Amino acid sequence: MARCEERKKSFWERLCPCCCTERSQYEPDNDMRPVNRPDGGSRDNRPDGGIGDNRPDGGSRDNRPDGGSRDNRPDGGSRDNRPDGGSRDNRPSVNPPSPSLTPSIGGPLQVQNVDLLKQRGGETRRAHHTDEFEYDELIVRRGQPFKICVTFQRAFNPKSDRICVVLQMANAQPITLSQVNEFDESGWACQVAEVNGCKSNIWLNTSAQAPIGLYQMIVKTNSGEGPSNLRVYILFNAWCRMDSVFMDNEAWRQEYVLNEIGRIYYGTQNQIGERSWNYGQFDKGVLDACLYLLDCGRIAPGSRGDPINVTRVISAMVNSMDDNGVVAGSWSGDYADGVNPVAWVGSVDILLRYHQSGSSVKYGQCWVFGGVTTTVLRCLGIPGRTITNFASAHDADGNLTFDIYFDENMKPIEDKNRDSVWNYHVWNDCWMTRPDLPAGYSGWQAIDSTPQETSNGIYCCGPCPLLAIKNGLTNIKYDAPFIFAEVNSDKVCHQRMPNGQFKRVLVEERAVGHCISTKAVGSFARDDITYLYKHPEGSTEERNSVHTAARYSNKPLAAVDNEETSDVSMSVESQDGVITGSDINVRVLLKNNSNSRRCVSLSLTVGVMYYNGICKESFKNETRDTTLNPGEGKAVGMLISYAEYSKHLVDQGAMMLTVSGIVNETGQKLAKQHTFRTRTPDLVIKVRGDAIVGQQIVAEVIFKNPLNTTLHNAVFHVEGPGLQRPKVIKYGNIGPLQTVCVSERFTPRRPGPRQFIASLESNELSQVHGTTEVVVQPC
Ligand SMILES: [Ca+2]
Ligand SMILES: [Ca+2]
Ligand SMILES: [Ca+2]
Repeated sequence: MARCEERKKSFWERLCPCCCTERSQYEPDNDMRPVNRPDGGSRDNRPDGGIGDNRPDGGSRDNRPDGGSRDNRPDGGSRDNRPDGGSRDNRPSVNPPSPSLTPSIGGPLQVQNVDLLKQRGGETRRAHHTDEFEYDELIVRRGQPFKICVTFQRAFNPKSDRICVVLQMANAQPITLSQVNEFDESGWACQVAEVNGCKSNIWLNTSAQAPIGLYQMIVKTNSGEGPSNLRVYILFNAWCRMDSVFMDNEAWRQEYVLNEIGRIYYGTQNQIGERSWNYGQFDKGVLDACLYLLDCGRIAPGSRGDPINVTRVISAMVNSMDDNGVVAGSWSGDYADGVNPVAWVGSVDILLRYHQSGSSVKYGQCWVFGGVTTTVLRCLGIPGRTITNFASAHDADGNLTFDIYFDENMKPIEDKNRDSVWNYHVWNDCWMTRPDLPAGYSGWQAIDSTPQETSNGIYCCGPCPLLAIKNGLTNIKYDAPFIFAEVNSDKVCHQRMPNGQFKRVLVEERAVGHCISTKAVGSFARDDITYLYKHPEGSTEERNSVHTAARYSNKPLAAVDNEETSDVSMSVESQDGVITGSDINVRVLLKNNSNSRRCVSLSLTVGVMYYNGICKESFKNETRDTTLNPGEGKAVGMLISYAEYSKHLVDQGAMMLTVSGIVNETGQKLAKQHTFRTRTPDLVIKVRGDAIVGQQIVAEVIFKNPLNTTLHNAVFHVEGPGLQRPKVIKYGNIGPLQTVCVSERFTPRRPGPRQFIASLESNELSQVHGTTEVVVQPC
């Protein structure tokens, strides 16, 4: 009996445990939604019983596909995740058409109707992991067979009738899927199965290298063809072993392809902040916007099957430079003719605005570029994630070091300092094989959509294997020198000499690249992936990679020109977690490591800065002379009051303390830069009542103004995938220390654990956000 039941199931139900449910394929789509999404941390409730968890490699860290070495894994042939083109044991179970049922009477075979079986909760869309898309079209992943049902005017006769299916993308050559008895690894083909009177089920297979995009489909017979209004979207397939984006871990695929909610980290490495981001890759309209982006990027149809090309174009098209791409960047502080970059809470609004208007959306900064990029990657089916690097260098002059120039008195020379170090910088990792490179570089690749430097003349960056960055192999394409400098350049301080020449007086090997962070798989924890980008600071391997990078780039390794006596050490610390509106203490810690007295002349300068390392202006400067007895340690403190910094505060609320000095007895130079920031309060979100698909409920967004001043022009942004389309609520002014509550009605569209996200911006305070989980029941 059990075996009989097994045979009744479709082949996908038998072979793909993710899709294997006991429900009918035609049940309403909202019953088919996974209630166990990784963002809810409840994978064990999945109908598939959490196959990823049962596997020998069930998501444990040591099996992380971090070096492109997964192809050799012993579990490489596990049966359950192998929608690999229908070859071998995954082939559709063909019930050969019975000749006795199909007499060739009734004239030439004519197609009367084609049912694509495209229902959102149907067998095909679940098997292809496309059922979350808010689309009624057929959406499939390449290299994986799917079934359609064709009605002819008479029964199909396998002895005399032949059919084929033609797929054609706009501006491309048509692809003919000829009728075969068995699918082979070449992909494109069709197969007639299960003739039942005038209806025949036909399996179609696509190539695992198929260009991704929207295709027109026509079913043809010897004597005619069916309707021409059929459309199918074909996407990358991380579940298909033959696809170059194949990812051999179900928990990872759930996160990096299917999760619509992410966390983006910001702040400084000493005080890491996080915000939720609605990737919303399955929201209605987003897929078309992502394909429109490829059109605007002028990527030829034939190149749309190669994730190397596609991701490089994505990194170019997400920014507006060169190509009128999706997001216009601005770091000016004046966003009156657009949206303040800190106000966005997701990518959906941005991509839909771009598609509707055809012009760049104002404004973004790095986390916006990164968030939109993750949406495009996941929407098209390329595993992707948003990452944050703290103390991220921008090597503007391309010499692989982060250079700061000081005058004779060790004061920074602002107009000469082109390199900068961003408090944090956000970019993306995407997952693919690299057949264009020597072996070993498949796996995670970095791409960066924030326009910083051009690559081959346009603002794009990557894809570049993380392994190449880690080992300083700056000859490996694309753009390894730039990304290497972001995470591991040495910081070099140059001092002007009386003759006008500059001398390297300090080299800091550990100043750049800290706490590289991304959201963990299956939870909202922060995952530190620094080890994927660089060897530990202080290790021989780290020095080797810096040497290697310098050698490949024909740059000299940075070294101090003249070794001086350096027996005074200095570090800087500041209070963490001060809420915007409070005063801040900073301290410079000096230690005399010699047996003699030392007098130190210090200069302390504080400036408010943009997170990209550009100092807006310095607003406080003090000089201090300190005497240290042999072996003595001393702290030099400075108080920065809210009254002092509030006038200068920009969006990110970050400040930089530059301390420089000279030890009078020895001439030793001291220099440190320290960034710190104030915190903004969170929004509290409360949802009243039970969340059920199709039934309106209310969310309350509560905010308390921490400042003694009125916040002008307060605007709330709310949204959540499956819950609420992006919406802007103009509130007006919020009085000093006032608490306000905004009620927002919304109607959940999709069941399962969902995230409701809100942010607040105002003239005086921004970067205020909050999120809450809403578990939506089916109706
Ligand atoms: Ca661009
Ligand atoms: Ca440089
Ligand atoms: Ca280093």
